[in-house]
Amino acid sequence: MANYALGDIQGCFEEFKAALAKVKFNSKKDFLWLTGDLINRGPDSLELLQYIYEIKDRVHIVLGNHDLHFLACFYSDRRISKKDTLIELFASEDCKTYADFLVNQPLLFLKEIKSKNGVKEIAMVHAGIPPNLNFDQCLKLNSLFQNSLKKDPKKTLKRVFDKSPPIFKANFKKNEKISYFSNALTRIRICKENGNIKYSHKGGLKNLPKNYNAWFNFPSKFLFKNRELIFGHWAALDGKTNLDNVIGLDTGCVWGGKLTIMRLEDNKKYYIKNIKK
Ligand SMILES: [Mn+2]
Repeated sequence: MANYALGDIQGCFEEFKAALAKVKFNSKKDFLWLTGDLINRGPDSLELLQYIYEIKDRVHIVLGNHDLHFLACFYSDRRISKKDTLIELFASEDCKTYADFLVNQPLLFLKEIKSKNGVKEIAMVHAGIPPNLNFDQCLKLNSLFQNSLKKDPKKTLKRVFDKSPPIFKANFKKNEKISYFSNALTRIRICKENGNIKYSHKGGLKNLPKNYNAWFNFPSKFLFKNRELIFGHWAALDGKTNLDNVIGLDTGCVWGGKLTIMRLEDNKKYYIKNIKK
């Protein structure tokens, strides 16, 4: 039994299948962890969801910004963009099945696994966790969001795509908490030490605006000893954080880079090159 984590697949189904073959993934014994952005921009979003849905009892997922965009188009009145590659998925008779499946996924997932050095706890998010949010706040905001998304997807997804406050305030109303947390966890790249997020930054770690840095380069109130955090979203990092306990898995497969799959027991990474279609 092993746990394997994959970065942003974005509908790159062929590379995904090659990654599973490379590690000899066994859906009867192993678990798959997906850091979000399962679909969109790549060629085979429908095939990917069909496959994941079939083995759903062995898969852990957190939602990414592209997954939320798909859900907002499906449940709410968000417009499909010209860059989207979701036509086949929307045309499928099983589209609602997959949308209902994704609506039940969290923004933050946590589980303990056994490694060579004892038990370690793995946390998974799509983009990151602002350094000012502590563990209890994250758990509460995650449940608040997940319950709201399940109960009223249309209203909740509208909040996700509202203008989001860049920094958490304890006196936020429920709607502000939903908007803040869903955007922070699925879109953060850089922020200030106090957690103030700058969403407009899209590049790497060079030429950062004054007082800003990658969210993982500030002391975290979320991470403890024996807790590791895996994330995707930021392809420009090419998986490099220079930290042992915060691990980036998006290596830009959909942009012509590679797909990363990592065994969580020993953090060994394997790579599959983009297959041109
Ligand atoms: Mn993303």
